[in-house]
Amino acid sequence: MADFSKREIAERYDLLGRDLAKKGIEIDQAKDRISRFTVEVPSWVFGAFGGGRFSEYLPPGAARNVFEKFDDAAIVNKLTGATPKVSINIGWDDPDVGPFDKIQVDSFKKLRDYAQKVGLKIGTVNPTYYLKGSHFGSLSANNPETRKRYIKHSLVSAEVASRYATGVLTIWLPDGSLYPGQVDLQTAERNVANSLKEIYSRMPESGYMLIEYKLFEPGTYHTVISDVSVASGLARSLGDRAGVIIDLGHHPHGVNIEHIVARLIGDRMLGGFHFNTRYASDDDLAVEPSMEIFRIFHKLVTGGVIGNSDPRKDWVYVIDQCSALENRIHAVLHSVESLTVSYAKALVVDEDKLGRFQDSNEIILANRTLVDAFLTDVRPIIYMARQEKGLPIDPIEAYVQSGYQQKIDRERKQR
Ligand code: RM4
Ligand code: MN
Ligand code: MN
Repeated sequence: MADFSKREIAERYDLLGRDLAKKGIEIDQAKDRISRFTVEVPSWVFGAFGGGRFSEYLPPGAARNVFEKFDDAAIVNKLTGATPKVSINIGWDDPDVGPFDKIQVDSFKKLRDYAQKVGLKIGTVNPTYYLKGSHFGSLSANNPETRKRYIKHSLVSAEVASRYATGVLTIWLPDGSLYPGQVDLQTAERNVANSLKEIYSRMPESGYMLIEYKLFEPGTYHTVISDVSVASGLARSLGDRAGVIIDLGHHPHGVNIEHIVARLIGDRMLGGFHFNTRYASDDDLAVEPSMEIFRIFHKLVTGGVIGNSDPRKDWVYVIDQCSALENRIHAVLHSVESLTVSYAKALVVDEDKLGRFQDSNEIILANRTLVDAFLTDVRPIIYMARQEKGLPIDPIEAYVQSGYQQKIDRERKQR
C-alpha cells in the first residue's frame, strides 16, 4: 500500500534517477512513457459473464447492463488515467437488447455517446461467435447457413467498430472439435479462411482485424485457430489490415511468448495483446507483474512497438480477464498496476550492457542484466507520473476509500 507524501515521492524518484543515470537511463524519459501508457479494459469483466463453475454466483455489485459496465470502467479510468477505452462484445453489450440476428449498428451510437459522457471511448470490438447455433462451429461450420449468419454478425460488428469505435475488430472463434474424426481438419480450416476472406473484403476500408488463437477450449481435441502460425497465416493471406492478437492464457505451458512477439514484429504483422494470467489452465485471471510479462514488455520496447509515435506501428493492448469470485474492480485495477509496473521495468534495462554481453557470449551476465531490471523497484517512476497527472498514487487504495463499491452493492442488488 502506498501512502507517501510529495516529498517522499520526490526523494525516492531522485534516488532511483541517480541509480538509473549510472546505466545511462534517463528517468524522466521513462516516466513520460509511463504517463502515456494506456490499456483497454474489457466490458465483460464487470458484468454477469464469469460465474464459471458457480454459475449462479456473482460478486456483489456486478453490472446489470452495458451502461453500468461503462460506469465501472469510468471509475477505473478516473483512478488510473490509463484506461480510456473499453473493449466490447457485440451480442452481450447491445444497448437495445434483442435477438442476435437483429442487432442494429445504429443502436451503438447510444453506447458511444454514453461512453463519451463518462469520459470513455469504445475500443476493440469483439463479434461473439459462441452464441446461439454455433455449437457445431461458427465460421468453420459445415452448414453454410450458420457460416452466413456469423459472417453477417462479423460485418455488423465491423461496422460498429468503424463507425463508433477505433475500427479494430478482434476475432476469437470457439470453433473446433471434441473428438478425433468429428470434423475434417482441412475442411474446417478452409471454411474459416473463406469466411474471413469474405468478412475482410466486405468490412469498412478503414477497419482492421486481429485474429486470436487458442490451443484449447471449448474444443478438447482441436481448435481451428489453434496457434500463432494458423492465425498469422490467415492474417497474411488476407492483407495488411489483418494481424494477430496474442492472449496470454491460450498457449500450452512453457511456450516462449516473447519469442512470438519478436517474430510478429519481425514480420511487420499488426499485433495486439489480451493480457491476463493463466496458472494451471486458461482462466482469465488478473495480471501479476511476473518475469514473463516483463520479458514481453521488454520485447515490445526493444521492438519499437509500444509507445511508437506513429500509432499505426503500435500494437493494441487489452486486458482480457473475467473474474469469478474476486471483486471485479479490484481485479482490473490490479491488472493495470501490474502492466504499468512491468512496462516500467522494461524501460530500465541497461541495453548497452546487455548488447555487450550478448556479443561476447556472456550468457549468465546477459541474463543477470535482464534480471537486474526486473528486480528494480520502479514504483517511484509510476508514483511520480501519477502525481503529476493529479491521480491517486495507489488506485486500489483510492478505490477502497471511494465508497463506490458500497454504492453499487446497494444499488445493484435487484437483477
Ligand atoms: C475467449 C477469448 C476471447 C474472449 C472470450 C471471453 O477465451 O479469450 O478473447 O473474448 O474468451
Ligand atoms: Mn482473449
Ligand atoms: Mn481467453
